[in-house]
Amino acid sequence: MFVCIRKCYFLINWPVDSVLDLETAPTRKNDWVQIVAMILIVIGIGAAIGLGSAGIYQLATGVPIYSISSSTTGGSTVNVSIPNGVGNSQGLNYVPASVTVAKGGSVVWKNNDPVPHTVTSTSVPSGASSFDSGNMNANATYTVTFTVSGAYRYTCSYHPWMHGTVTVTG
Ligand SMILES: [Cu+2]
Repeated sequence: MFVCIRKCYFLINWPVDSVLDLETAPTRKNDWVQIVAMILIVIGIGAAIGLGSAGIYQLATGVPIYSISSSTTGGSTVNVSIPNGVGNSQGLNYVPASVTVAKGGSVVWKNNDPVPHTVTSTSVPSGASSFDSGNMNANATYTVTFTVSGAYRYTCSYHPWMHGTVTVTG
């Protein structure tokens, strides 16, 4: 009697199980999508940890990892003004009096004073050429391109209080 009930139960439930199997089929597709989503989430977390670790490394060491290069090597130009009034005032000078340029870069001096001036080197690094603008009248410009690194000193032949430096790096 008990066995019969179990058998009957089995016979009754057999078609029901088949229907349940059909009904669970779409659920299994959803499981597959969830697995792919999980994999993508794990990859995303991994990438976040990687970037975060790099950021911590950057904070700890000060070494930029993803910085855009700000190098000015080659082709950079620095402007220096000979300001209005400098020929009559010993409190004035080239502006700026000290500049830095990457090797291969240029410095352009412009005379913004009505009085004539010069840009004349007084010391240059070993192997570098000296330079002299000669007479620069009002609004004249003079350009020097620096191909040897080191420190250059220059003055104005007419006004000894005018003097500046150019530092060439690289
Ligand atoms: Cu001068």
